[in-house]
Amino acid sequence: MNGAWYSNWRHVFKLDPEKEISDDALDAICMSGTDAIIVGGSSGVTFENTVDLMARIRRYEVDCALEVSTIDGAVPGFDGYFVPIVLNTDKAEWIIGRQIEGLKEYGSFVPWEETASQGYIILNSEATAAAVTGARTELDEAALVAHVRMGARLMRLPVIYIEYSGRFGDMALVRAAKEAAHETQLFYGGGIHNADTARLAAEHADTIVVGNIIYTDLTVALSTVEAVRAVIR
Ligand code: 1GP
Repeated sequence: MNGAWYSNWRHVFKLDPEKEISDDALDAICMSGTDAIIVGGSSGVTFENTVDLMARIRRYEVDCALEVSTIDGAVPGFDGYFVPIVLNTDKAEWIIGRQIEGLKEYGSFVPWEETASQGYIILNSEATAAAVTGARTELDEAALVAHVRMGARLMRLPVIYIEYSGRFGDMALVRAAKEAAHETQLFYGGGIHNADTARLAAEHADTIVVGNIIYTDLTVALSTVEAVRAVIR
């Protein structure tokens, strides 16, 4: 792939700073064999809850990156940083607006070698992220491929993120996105709720992201790590 700090990640757990997680559950997640933890959420992310979660994850060796979606939640000390750019919205605020506000404030402190943009394509209309960003979620395959090419080929973003947060997506679309992504790393997240859905998503995407199920069924969440390893084999 592209040799970046996240390029070998196949399986990632995403932890939401706004949600409670016990020390035991966090221990199980960090020791699970996952490739990395991403800290991020669509609402309620503050400096305090982000620092708190980072400090707890930092006791472990697992890679830990922050998805920076608010200026308040930009916290130093992570191994890496992702900056989302929403590709399927008409609201410039979510494409460059907030990012420029962030750079005006913290641009001199950005660890550029460990920072990557993610071209987000949000496809679940029910997701909080879709509502917040005004995403046009009803994309057919041709429209999706055009969005992926926009991000991967014209904008040369290092990551394209197909986001179905809360619902398992259409794997035919994910496959089409992977083909169009060319050498750009394709993340998939949304509705992975057991080993089977983890395996299916990992067959098409380079990196799969497991979120909500951590908070509702930890044992099942942990089973997705091994499911992805099996796809690699
Ligand atoms: C959310 O893509 C992630 O940003 C994971 O989605 O919470 O549905 O697993 P889920």
